[in-house]
Amino acid sequence: VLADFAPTLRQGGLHLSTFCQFPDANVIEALAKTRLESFVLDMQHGMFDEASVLACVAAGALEGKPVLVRLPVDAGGLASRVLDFGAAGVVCPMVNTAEDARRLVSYLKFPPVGARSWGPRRAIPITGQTAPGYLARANNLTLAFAMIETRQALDNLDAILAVPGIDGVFVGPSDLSVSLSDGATLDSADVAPALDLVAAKARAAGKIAGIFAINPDYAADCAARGYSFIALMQDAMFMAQAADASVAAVRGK
Ligand code: 3PY
Ligand code: MG
Repeated sequence: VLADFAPTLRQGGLHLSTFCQFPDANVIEALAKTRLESFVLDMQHGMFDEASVLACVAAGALEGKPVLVRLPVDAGGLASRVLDFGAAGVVCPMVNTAEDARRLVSYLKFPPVGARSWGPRRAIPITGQTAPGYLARANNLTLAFAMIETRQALDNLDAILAVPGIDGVFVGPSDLSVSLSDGATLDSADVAPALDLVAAKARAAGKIAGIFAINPDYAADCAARGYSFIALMQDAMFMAQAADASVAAVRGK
């Protein structure tokens, strides 16, 4: 199942993931029983450290669900480490230039595409490969997403998409709005045309178009715009919204 993840995503059908902020394997175990298809552990804005990533990647694997990791800013060196832990892919924030993208790929892909160092301690059992099999297939089994979330990234989009080893782009709508509005708003009207541009260019380049969606309506809108890898909300949002909906149901309002 885990070895099917990247090839399935590359086929371009809708895949619904979610961001996880709570660094606890029990959260993954609970959410893995839902129809969510994968998880993105958030080391940028969530509470994950390396130990919790290790435990949560394993928790996803036990349930047959792939787990990706969003890295902190400028922490490319962690990328190969989380792949060694068995992560199915990496989402890297603030990739603004082709050089940023090439540096990311160098950590994530084995030669000749990149310069990843060998040592896939957990990745081998999690993907069910032999060591030679993992070496032969890892560059295809693990996904590198470059986050497009600034004006500079939009300006360099063609060059970023052209970097070999970048499997997809992943839009951060909030940071993109902050950047396009020079810090004025999280909800800039300039984001919508940018969303169409990124999806169209990613698809034309044969790369996966990913995005974070703050609610189901936004996710459906992104799917209609051509996004296939959608991180629907966050673990904390699901918990809070379900609690409020249940209280409202009891009180009748
Ligand atoms: C953003 O909206 O900037 C994000 O990074 C979403 O996770
Ligand atoms: Mg962001």
